[in-house]
Amino acid sequence: MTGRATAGRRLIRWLTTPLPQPPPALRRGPLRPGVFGSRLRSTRLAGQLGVALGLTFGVCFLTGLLSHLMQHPPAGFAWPSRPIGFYRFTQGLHVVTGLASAPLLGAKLWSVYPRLFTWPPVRSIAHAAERAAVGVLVAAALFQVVGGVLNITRWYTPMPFFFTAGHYWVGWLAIGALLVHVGVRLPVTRAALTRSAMSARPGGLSRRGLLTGVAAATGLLTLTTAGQTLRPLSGLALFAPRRPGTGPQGLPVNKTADNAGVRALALNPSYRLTVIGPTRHTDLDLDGLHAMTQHTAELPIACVEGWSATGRWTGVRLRDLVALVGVDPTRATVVAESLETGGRYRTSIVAAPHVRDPLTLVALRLNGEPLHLDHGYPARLIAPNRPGVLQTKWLTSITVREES
Ligand SMILES: Nc1nc2c(c(=O)[nH]1)N[C@H]1C(S)=C(S)[C@@H](COP(=O)(O)O)O[C@H]1N2
Ligand SMILES: [Mo]
Repeated sequence: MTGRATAGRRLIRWLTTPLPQPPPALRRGPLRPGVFGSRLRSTRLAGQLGVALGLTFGVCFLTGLLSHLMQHPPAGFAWPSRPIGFYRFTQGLHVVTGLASAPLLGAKLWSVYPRLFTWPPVRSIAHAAERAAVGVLVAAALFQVVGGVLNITRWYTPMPFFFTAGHYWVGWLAIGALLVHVGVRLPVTRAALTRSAMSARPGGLSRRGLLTGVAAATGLLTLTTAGQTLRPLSGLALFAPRRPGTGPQGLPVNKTADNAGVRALALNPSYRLTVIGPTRHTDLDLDGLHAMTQHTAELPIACVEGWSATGRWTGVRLRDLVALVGVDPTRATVVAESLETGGRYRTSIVAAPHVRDPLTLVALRLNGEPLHLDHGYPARLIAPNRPGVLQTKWLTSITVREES
């Protein structure tokens, strides 16, 4: 046997060596045997809920990762501008699967919480590590679901950190702990799930009844969430503060002009949009912008919070503005800047695929009317397949960079 193999075996033996047990006199309260009476709890129930949660969490993690990538593209990476509604779909899925996780998580925690009072609390170092990993998983899962809901309701007081960054990094923590947990539990769970269903127990709620209840709660939540985007369901959007059809010109508003402190600047007759190129720049007033060729595009605003709404936007193609300062629009990136002086979303970067897309507009009109002040009057950016936070309102300048 090689030295490495023996060392490995020794490590495993050390990790799994039974530790001294606490005196049985400490086995009181919830630690007593047989305290948790419900016969509904079983490895099978925990496993079935686990599979459902694994699915919702997995989809939620991947779509969240995608949203992060689009908002913070690594150097040399540019997200395509088509399909138009792709981000709307993936981010809708993110919020739907995240919210659907809430009742599943509740039921799952109910089904396993007696294990918190396992006796002995720690059998070995390996057992302690496994329990710690479950602790991390539970904490991270609750943090993600609760934080996500708080973000949708825009209640940031309980979150004294930047939500987006916390949600992103704890997402990695949750998925890591989940993979460890699945790895540890897989053999037991698989055995419990493949065994033929146990005979129904007379009286009380059956496992099937419980699962049906959880599924109904999950389905109901999903319907109400989908109401954030699907007009026919908008009456059901109980938890959605911003629904299609609400807000000026039929579109919801996250930040009003007054919130952003831009009312006076936006309404000032001396308003100019400055287009800054590498070698020259040009100032356009509203008449100048309206004198350029106008284009109309049906495009959604798709907020990271999960709501989305389609508008008919009319204005100037971004690529036409790029050409005004002598840059080839097929090889340009743009930094769009708002009149807003503070705020995280006062600027955004438009990568090359979005700059060249003929549907990317500096919009002056919405649904046939001049853009409402709260939608970004005098001019806002609107581009296909792009998170709402990047659709900058109250544009003051467009800085064009030529790609090498
Ligand atoms: N300047 C500026 N633009 C902004 C924002 C902002 O806070 N400031 N919010 C963004 C967010 S989060 C979204 S979802 C959309 C919402 O657009 P609407 O309020 O016009 O519907 O605008 C984006 N543009
Ligand atoms: Mo947003």
